[in-house]
Amino acid sequence: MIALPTPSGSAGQIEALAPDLFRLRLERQGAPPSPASAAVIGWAEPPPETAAERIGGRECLATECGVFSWDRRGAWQLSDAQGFEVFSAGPGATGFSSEGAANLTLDLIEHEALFGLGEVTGTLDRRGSVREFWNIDVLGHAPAIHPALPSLYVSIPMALSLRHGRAAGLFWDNPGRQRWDLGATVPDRWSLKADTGPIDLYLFLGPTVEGVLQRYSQLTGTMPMPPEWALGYHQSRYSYETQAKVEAVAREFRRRDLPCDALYLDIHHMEGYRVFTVGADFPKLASMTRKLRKQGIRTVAIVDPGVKDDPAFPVFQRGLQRHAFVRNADAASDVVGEVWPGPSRFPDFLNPEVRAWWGDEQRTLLDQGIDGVWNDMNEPANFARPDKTLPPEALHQTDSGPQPHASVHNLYGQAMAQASREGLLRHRPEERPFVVTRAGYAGIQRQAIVWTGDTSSHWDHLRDAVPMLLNLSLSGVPFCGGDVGGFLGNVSPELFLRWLQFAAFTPFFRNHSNLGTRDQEPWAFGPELEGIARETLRLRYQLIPLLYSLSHRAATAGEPLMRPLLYHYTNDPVAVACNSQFLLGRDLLVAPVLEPGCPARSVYLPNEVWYDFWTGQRQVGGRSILAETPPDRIPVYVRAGGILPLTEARNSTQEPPSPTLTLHLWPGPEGEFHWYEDDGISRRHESGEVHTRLISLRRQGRTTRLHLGEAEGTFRSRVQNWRLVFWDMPPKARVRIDGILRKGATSDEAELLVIDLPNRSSAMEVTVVGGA
Ligand code: MIG
Repeated sequence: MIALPTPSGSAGQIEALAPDLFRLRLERQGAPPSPASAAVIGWAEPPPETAAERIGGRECLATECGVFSWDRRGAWQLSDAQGFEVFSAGPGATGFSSEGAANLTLDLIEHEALFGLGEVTGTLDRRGSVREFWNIDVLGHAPAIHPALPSLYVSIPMALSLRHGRAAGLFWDNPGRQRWDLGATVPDRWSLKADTGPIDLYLFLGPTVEGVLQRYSQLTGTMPMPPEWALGYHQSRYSYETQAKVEAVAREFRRRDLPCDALYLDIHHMEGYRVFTVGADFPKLASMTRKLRKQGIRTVAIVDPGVKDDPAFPVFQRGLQRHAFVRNADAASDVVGEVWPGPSRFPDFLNPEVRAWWGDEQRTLLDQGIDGVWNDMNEPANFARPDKTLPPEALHQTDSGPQPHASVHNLYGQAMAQASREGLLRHRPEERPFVVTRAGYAGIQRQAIVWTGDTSSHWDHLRDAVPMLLNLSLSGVPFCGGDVGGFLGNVSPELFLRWLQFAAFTPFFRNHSNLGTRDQEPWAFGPELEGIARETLRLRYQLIPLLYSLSHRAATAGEPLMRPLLYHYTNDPVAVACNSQFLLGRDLLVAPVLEPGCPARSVYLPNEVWYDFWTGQRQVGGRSILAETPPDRIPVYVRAGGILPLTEARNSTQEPPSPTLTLHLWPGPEGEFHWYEDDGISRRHESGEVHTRLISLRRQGRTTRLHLGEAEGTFRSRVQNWRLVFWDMPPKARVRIDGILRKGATSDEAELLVIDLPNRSSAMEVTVVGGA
């Protein structure tokens, strides 16, 4: 760490946390103490080797990956080991205004693109836009409805920059209000401003997108492994108002043979919107959740932060006794706002004791068999004020002393999700918690699944959902999703179908809709659409081994499930600019249908060989093709080298999986897949009860080699047989399994080669040599 010569009144320092990660910090002298970071978890890496030197009046700090330098006038650069400039700021561009706001202006170069920034509307590349990090409740956030909306529910001040195919990252850890102008006002300037707090920048050298995200998730944590049922299909609505209705919906799913893993209770389940109560319309909630569970369906209940200001309400009374609510600036009275229950107070989730109390209050729901918690309105939303949230001067009692709301606003929702998760863990220590949140900050992935709030049933909004989930994924939040069908307004059958087909490939797959809108269950649009919806849901359940294995990579290595094309094709300008397609893992390319009435869409295939997922047709990439879009499917391609596990469809993840697992293999120059299994629900995976193996696939000349690496971990695989399906194989190929010729296993005319292989935990190798 070295001190930097800064103008009087402030102190600055630079340190290297890793060879490719620098932290630049500037503090105003006499500034009130800033809250301890809620984003950054302990940094366990040993300090990297550094060299600190003063060269020509510049303070320099070098690691093996890059050099930071700072001159007397406060101009600075961060360059990589090849001397390529990654970030730079001119003289005096980094400091504090007389009112105490922190400012930073960075240079943007031609063709630089900026991604991430958490939850954002609009295109994937955020250059030319303004982002204000201040969590707010927005109703209907598509660009067509609110052009250039600067704020949403989730604020993650993390950006990924791409300069000539080279990725770098910048994270300003500050949960107060920040405003970033990403070349909107001055095209070659990225100006960042925070109303309160110090300048605290983490600078990631990359140079790959993967590398930046890996470091970022090391810094802010990875998502925990979700329970397997989180990957199923979820059905919600505002609201299934009675117990009878919820039971009827569950019955319909089963009667119609439609997969479903969870139903949601929105705010009507409560008594007068009093949190943690159950109203008269749910007379036997415990028997309902039991019944649903027997049908393979879990129940998730909404939990909003506002506690009704009602002296006769026990939760309110307990909150008062504990001084649990956010205070007014005078510290003598509580803030009283207005939410669904009417006048309400807001638990001070920044206070660890309040988090513990709240987590325990959840017991009322858990005792009735509720399986998971859905945190809404936690920006927090407050109807009583024009700014729709808490007063900026309201007081929180944080781990590190009192803080005004303005300094910690963006942490409120995250702290609530943390209270929810920790409470679930205390009550059911054996089980993985399930928490969904609307609001969050950097690090939210450690606490909850993020869903993107109140979308509208508009094609515009479906289009917007693609880059929105991708930018969230690039901001360290791999497990995210949006309301299938859109929240506001009546969805058309066609829009519903296309949304469902898209969302089947996204991590969190939940259908939800607003009060008073038309029914949106898969059967609500007539038998023809129901048939396609059933096949779509069945495909989702076939994909669960893939999604689950990818979730494990997210939980351990910070790799997102859903990736923009630029993640793997950083040097391809067409891939970088692509807003309407994404990759699921490395090998699946999904091109959702985003326009009504179109019989075809154009699909860009990066420069590799691809196979049509539905037909097996081979396509040479590096170009766009026109793909047909019949009503029953959206274009999906598999990369040559791709390894795709598919299981049999089930109606719930609670049903035992089929003992045969099909591994689809599209031979190519190289492919790799991290297979992962565990029991899907308990926390025993944390102590090694897992089953992992590295699978690789390679075609060289006429030889294709599949290697199933030795299994690791103590969990006994549920796969009894692997069915290997090799695509695009020559006829009369010869197959060897562990070197022994297998008779009769030759490929047929259809160019498919199918081999059944009993599973075992030692390594297995299959070679195919073809053809005539
Ligand atoms: O202001 O609980 O985004 O999913 O159904 C409305 C009612 C409050 C907003 C959420 C939405 C939920 C609704 N809530």
